[in-house]
Amino acid sequence: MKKREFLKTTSVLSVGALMGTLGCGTKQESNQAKAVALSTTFSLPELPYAVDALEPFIDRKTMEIHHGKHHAGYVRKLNAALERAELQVDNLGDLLATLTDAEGQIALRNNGGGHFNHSLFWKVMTPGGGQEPKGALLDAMNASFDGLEKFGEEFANAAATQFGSGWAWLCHHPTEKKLFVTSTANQDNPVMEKLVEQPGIPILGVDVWEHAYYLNYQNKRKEYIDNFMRIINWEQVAKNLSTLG
Ligand code: MN3
Repeated sequence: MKKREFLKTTSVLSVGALMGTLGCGTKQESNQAKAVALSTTFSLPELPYAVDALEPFIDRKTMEIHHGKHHAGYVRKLNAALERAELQVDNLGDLLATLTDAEGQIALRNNGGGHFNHSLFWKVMTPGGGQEPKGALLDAMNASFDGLEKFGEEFANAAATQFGSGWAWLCHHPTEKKLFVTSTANQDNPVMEKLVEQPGIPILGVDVWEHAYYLNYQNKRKEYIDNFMRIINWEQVAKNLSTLG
């Protein structure tokens, strides 16, 4: 939704709410306000490939549960948290950037992060894999990491050593204009600039919660990470980088 439309929507809702309070709202107006409110909720994105397309690296059952249950749960609870907070969100990343460690923001942090992280995660994997970074992305990676091999070691290490549940990320630093690797706990994301040690804009991320790999890999997180790196959708990662200034 564009900024102007968002403002317009907000004012429609405020006027509707005010009229309701004053007892002068018609049924039609309150229905209109309800429809507007519903249009601002988030929904589960479809996978960009079939649920078994990432086999043998990520199995069908894991994908079904991970996308259909875990991600769907984050979306449902995010919408509930937004409703409780009476918040309308134009851009989820912008909301995450404002979050603090205040008790009242835990649900938005966990479920907003969960929806944001998984929405990126599905897109940065591709059936068959076999891609390599190219063009401007390759240039940025070489300039930031002393070569692709070093990047691979750093990224895999960040993912392997993240204690407990969390994510490893390849991020763009908005002011230094370079790429870096970091990891976050739980559903935190580097865009949560008031909450993470190294803020940035993620262009690639790997989920290292056990729910992402345990059915197929059990305790072998390292093997899961190595296989994840074989199915990275580098074209999408390049696209993610190209949209940043
Ligand atoms: Mn997950």
